[in-house]
Amino acid sequence: MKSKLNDALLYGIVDMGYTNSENVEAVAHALVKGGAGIIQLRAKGVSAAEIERLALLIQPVCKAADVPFIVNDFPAIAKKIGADGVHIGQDDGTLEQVRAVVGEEMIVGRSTHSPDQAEDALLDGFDYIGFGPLFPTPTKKGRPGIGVDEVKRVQGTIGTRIPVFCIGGIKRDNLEEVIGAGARRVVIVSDILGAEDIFAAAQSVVDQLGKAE
Ligand code: TZP
Ligand code: MG
Repeated sequence: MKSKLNDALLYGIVDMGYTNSENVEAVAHALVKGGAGIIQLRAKGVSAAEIERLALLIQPVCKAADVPFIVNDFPAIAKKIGADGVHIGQDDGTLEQVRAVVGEEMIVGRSTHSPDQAEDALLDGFDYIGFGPLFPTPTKKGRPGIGVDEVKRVQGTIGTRIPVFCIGGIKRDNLEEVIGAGARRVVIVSDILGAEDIFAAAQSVVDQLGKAE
């Protein structure tokens, strides 16, 4: 599944802050059908048992679409259910600690908030990074936007060595600006999950990213 990472332009998140738990499969399905090349389950403040239950609903949708399925925050759950990967933040330990739980084959991604953190993640050996928030966003409260000017800097440092997914406050109506700043892969949560038609919203983002030079 690591090799599939390079195909992903849109990183879709089934974020339980924006998803009714009855709808997780439908949301995951709409995201992959719209062209999301990687899917994460993000469920803040939810019990481990519930995260496992939700993950087991999303996993078959991703398997059928041959899209990597990533669990946020919980390496042990990712390992237990045989997810394709796990995503961790700056305060969630080292890559070595995560690898000790999930092994060598699993995708491990890291949130980064500055070009220096991005470079550290690359040197540490993470498989991909999230970079942001580019803009302040209610989905990640209390973090300042780092601004689109940092995108060029991070792309300059990381190049194509690992995928860089820009994140935070990205919407269909500022995507052109974000692409213009150098982003080629993005994570979009609220603008897609809050859209009337999640499939169409994802598809339009993927189309726009696909056309970027
Ligand atoms: N990490 C940095 S910003 C962010 C996360 C999880 C939230 C992105 O959500 P949105 O709604 O696309 O701004
Ligand atoms: Mg985390």
